[in-house]
Amino acid sequence: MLAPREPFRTPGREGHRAAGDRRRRVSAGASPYDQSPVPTLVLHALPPSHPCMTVETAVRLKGLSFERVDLPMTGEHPARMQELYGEGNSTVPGLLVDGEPVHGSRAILRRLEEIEPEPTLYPTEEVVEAERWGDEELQDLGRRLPWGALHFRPELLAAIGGGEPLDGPGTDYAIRFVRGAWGYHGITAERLADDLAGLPAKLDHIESLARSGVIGGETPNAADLQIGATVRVLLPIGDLRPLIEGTAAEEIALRHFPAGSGGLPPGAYPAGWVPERVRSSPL
Ligand SMILES: N[C@@H](CCC(=O)N[C@@H](CS)C(=O)NCC(=O)O)C(=O)O
Repeated sequence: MLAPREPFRTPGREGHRAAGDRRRRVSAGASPYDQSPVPTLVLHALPPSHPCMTVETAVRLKGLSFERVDLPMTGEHPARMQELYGEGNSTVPGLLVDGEPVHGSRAILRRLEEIEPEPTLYPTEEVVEAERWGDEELQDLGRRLPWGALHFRPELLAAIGGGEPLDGPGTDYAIRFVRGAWGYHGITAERLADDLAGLPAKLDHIESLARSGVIGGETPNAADLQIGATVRVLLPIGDLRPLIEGTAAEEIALRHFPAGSGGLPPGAYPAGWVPERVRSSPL
């Protein structure tokens, strides 16, 4: 078992709170004199980003107020993020805590846990490991599989998020945009085929985490939010529906990240690239 939350305390915490005391939180049932300061939170995000969904849901779960700033999807965000969060920190999400930069979804969840310990995001060591797995081994699929599919259906670049299919000039633009995304994320056809072939094993891992109670509890923990957000961005891909439907992964994703409209109809990936689902035995 994890010694509750100790590993995530940082030495600067108290000084940081004292410096940023603009609002105050009163916990339910506490004396009005027992108040602790709540820092100002600014979340820097990109609209479709799943780690940003993870962080925003965690902030809401903690009952903290925050401002979300969506950076434009026009290519300037890496430079802007580095200005705010330091050299090399070009990705979203980032969180300014009273102006102090915290970069990356896992670091942010840990900081949120320090600011507001309840409900805990880290009830056990198993959750810490499952969160790591969700970030390091699953999260990239939330980028590579959607961009991978859009290469074959570029006219649906907007439709995957609920927009309209593109016309000819729009599709010309989308083809260039998706090609850029393949380059940026290091997607190749070989890698995409491997990602698809490996997806059932990852879904099985999520199933076993749920069966052993690491994820899927009443209140989401850090692993639910990391894993659920990635699965949520895979749900609009029709080719993946037979693999995901009825699994713990789907249930957790939809519970914490409600489904939107839009999607890609089945048949986007080349025939034979999406593996058959082998149903695991019931509990
Ligand atoms: N593992 C990191 C990954 C962050 C990440 O790659 N974010 C993507 C959005 S999903 C991003 O910023 N992409 C734009 C870019 O790399 O410039 C985290 O969870 O914070």
